[in-house]
Amino acid sequence: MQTTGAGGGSIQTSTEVAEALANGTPVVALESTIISHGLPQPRNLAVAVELEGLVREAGAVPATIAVLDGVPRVGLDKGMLERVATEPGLRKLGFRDLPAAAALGASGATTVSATAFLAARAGIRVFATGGLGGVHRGWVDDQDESADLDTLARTRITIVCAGVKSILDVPATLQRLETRGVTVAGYRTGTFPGFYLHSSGLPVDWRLEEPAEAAAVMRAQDALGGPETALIVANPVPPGEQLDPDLHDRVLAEALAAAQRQGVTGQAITPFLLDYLVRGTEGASLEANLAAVRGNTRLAARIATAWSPAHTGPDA
Ligand code: PSU
Ligand code: MN
Repeated sequence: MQTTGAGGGSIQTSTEVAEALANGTPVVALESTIISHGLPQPRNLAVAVELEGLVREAGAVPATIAVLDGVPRVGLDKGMLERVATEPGLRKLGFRDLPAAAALGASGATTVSATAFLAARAGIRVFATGGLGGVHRGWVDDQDESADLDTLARTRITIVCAGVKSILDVPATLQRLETRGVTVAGYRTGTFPGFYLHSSGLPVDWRLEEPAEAAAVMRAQDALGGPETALIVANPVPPGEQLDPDLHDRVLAEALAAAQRQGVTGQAITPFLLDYLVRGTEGASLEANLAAVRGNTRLAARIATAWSPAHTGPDA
């Protein structure tokens, strides 16, 4: 176990992850909110274990991140993963919640904002998730913009995702990423992916064809210096595994109307909409979500390998 920082806010990195980082073995950070709040039980635990396995199969070390009893942990053992997947009332922690959770001994799963921060602090450069948070529909009235965006504007991490969740205002989210200076590239696509859908229909300015190109962008970020911004590698779910677009649009409209009727806001809105989609599509959205996360996790491991100092040969 390796400790970064002191007192209530110190970060515990597992021995396996700390050794990998010290040896230049590739490491991939994985978030935990998707496990605790994004997927139904008991499938969520199986998925958490499966994603770690995908990283290992690709020759990298997984580092799932969460806060347990006030301790931010980078790299979880089986028992800790089980707690994240099953503990009733486990909190959802964004970046701003970390000091309070640490000081007050709370347990919670970390969102992209909190995971990216903790991963970067621990020295991890590559992170895989499903879909990023972003600007919510109706933002003109309620100002709901995920802290994911702000964190990515000041955290040097590469995040592999299937775009941003399609429950959001995707064009507004892309605008905000541009304003905040976050580099966005499509992986083998010229259109921004649509999370459950292969494409959101919106263009991206940069296209990467190989993990080595992503690693080259990361090296250029560091060489240029300046603000520590993220790199978003937007990796679409394959067309054959996407959710049927008509079904998606119909159930999403129902979900948004239900959220409004029931007055769901704040941190609860994303889990509410994702859960509504799972039920309203009879599980089809779950399969598309999982296909996206699996693809992102595999690609993140390849990028981490291309990035790692130990890597000398050509790309896998
Ligand atoms: N990706 C998924 N499922 C999820 C999430 C991402 O496939 O549940 C989570 C992430 O943790 C993301 C969070 O950071 O949803 C966004 O929540 P909010 O809109 O409250 O910031
Ligand atoms: Mn929000």
